[in-house]
Amino acid sequence: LGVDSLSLSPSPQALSPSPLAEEVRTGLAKTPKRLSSRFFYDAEGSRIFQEIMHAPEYYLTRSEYEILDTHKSDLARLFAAGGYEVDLIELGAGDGLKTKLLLEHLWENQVAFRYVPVDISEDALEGLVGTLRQQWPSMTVRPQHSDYFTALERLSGETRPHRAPTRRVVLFLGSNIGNFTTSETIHFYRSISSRLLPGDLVLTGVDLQKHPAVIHAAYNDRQGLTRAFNLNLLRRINRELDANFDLSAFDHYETYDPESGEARSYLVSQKAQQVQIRALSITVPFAYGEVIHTEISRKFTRTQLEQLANETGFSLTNWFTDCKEYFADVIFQK
Ligand code: AVI
Repeated sequence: LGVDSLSLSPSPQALSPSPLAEEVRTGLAKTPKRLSSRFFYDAEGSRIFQEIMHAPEYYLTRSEYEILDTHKSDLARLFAAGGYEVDLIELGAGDGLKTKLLLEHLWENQVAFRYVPVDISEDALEGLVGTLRQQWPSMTVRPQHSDYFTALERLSGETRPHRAPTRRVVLFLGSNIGNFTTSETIHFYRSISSRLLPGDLVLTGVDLQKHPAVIHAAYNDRQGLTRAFNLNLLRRINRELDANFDLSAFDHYETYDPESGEARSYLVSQKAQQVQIRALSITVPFAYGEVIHTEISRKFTRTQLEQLANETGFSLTNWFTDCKEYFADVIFQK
């Protein structure tokens, strides 16, 4: 282990500005090597993630669905309290399956709202908007194809409609918060906070700390879906950056540390090997057993979330969990 040198021979192509190219160039030069889980979600990665959400070990999606289903009327009441109209802004909307539960409830109870799903995947957004338009043709839906920060930027620039007092409710579901580092999390919630007005809300879905074996199994499922999800990143690099990763020479490796609450995914080189990344004109050496760190999935305690709220300009006002207390949907009020 400890191999950290790259043989570099820059070419004009090597200056490619694509975010994936940048990530591969810098991440594979680090020790240990790392690639951000942000790049998991090409079409195939998004498809595998859908399958993961149905895997018996991956309890997160089912737990959150239970919470939203059980507490949808409490949530609707909180969102519209005081007679406000609601701007429901969902960051990382994906297929919106869980959110549809909330939308349906708001719609059927004549709560005035508009739904603003934000996602970096255009396919996911189109699919979501298509099904919403079919089911509720007169619902106001304003999809935004962008990253979270651009969407927040637009939000703060937008003047509020004159029609009625409006409350912004930002939804950040599905334990997406877990894929940020601690400092990214604080930065993220501070930037949301700075763009909201007093009384606005953020609803976050968080995975809770629990028996380590339950968490470890969720990221090491028996069907090998998480393994395929992780390895797909190498397939994407092969395709988009003309690389020659041999997928059979890497394996998925998962750890969960109950002290830090961090599940970590790695790709492990099964032999000493060299990989060519032709679009970057680099050759990357791997020692036998050397890892690429690809994902962090953080698990929280209630105390940590109270601290996060306090540090970022919010107060934690409501806390909803599933019957096993595996997952929580938590309200931060500005
Ligand atoms: C999207 N994100 C919250 C998932 C998670 O649980 O960290 C991604 C995932 N990675 C492996 N399995 C699921």
